[in-house]
Amino acid sequence: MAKISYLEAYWVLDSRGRPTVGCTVKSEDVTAKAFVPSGASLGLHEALEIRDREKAFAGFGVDKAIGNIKEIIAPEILGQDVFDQKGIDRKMIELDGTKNKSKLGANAILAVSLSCARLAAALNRLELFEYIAKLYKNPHPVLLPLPYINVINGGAHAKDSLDIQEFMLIPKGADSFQSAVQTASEIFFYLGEMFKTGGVGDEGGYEPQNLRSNLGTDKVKEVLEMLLKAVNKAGYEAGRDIFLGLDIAANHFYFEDKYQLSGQNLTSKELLGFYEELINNYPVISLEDGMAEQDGLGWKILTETLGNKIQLVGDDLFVTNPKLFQRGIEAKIANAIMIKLNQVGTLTETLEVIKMAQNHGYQTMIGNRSGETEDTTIADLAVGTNAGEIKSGSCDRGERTAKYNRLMEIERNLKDKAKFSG
Ligand code: 2PG
Ligand code: MG
Repeated sequence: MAKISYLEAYWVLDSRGRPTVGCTVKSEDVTAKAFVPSGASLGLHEALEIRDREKAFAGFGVDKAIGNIKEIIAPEILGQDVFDQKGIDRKMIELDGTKNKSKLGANAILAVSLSCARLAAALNRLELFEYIAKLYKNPHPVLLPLPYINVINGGAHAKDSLDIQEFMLIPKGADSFQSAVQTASEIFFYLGEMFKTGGVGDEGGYEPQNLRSNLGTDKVKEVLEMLLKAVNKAGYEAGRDIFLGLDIAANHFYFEDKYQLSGQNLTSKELLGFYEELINNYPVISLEDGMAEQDGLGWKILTETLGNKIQLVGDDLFVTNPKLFQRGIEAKIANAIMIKLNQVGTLTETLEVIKMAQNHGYQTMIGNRSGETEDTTIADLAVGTNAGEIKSGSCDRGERTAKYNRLMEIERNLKDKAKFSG
């Protein structure tokens, strides 16, 4: 037992220059801290991040969430055993008492949950991934995830750019995490030469303004062709060393039962036809949120048609929520789940959802948010649970590379024990 003797909450800046919640906890003479991320393209049922909506920070202030930690959470958590992660998280869920953490805020709750996990790891003299593995009852936390590296940004993550939110490189042919990162970095370099304007979006991928890829049209293919050209220039072979993944984030253009983009009105079936054409002609092996979360029928035909050919990731669809995910498992939709800590709000619930996925044959991908900080918890979460996949944006910008760099550090430290999930 080690009692939490000190708890402090404050704001730090995230990668969009907005405030986000940070928390520092202490026990004995050991200190730990965590910062929470923040999304831009949200699922409807995500746990709620409380923003002040007042003049400060153009409404994005987090003083209310910080106040909730100081006034409501701290008095209950101080003196608790930091090794009791489940008890700490359960206490905060009870104090909140809502379905979506809207009373205290998922940003408040997660900051405390993660800083406590970090403190417990430090007190135990364990690496965070080793401590998470202990909580998860994973005896062999040695699997480095396959990275999905988001090199072209559109949708809600870019200004006046592409309709598709993320174009990702999947260095499946690499033999280690480090060589996977090198592969992506080399391709990113040649891609940069093609996009001479050089601007990057929220996740560090290029934000091509000269090339609008309207979903459902040949413009998407132009982007894919450019990616393949960069792969080639870097000396790699698409379909062997490198594959492609897309996050469509289809919620954002689904209105009145149609996918409405750039003057087009596509039905789910028409959109599916477009995806089929893409995967028949390009090495696209993963599609995230290919249909909107409200389009259950769309998800059903998408899964029936492509579910045994490629990975279909539910992100906005499941929002790391055990109830929504359970329904999805029963309806047999998607075959992979995006895992984001702040969509659900505690480490304990996140681990439960990962376990559900692994028990039901769903692939797990640990994901970053478009608003990130230098906090690297997701890297350790991926190894601690043998998640198999991670996406942490592009291979530039410190808040993205921090996670990839942490994974390379874990890989180096594991030496011969490390396995790569390529
Ligand atoms: C997504 C995420 C992260 P956001 O849709 O997968 O890439 O975006 O954090 O804006 O929800
Ligand atoms: Mg997504």
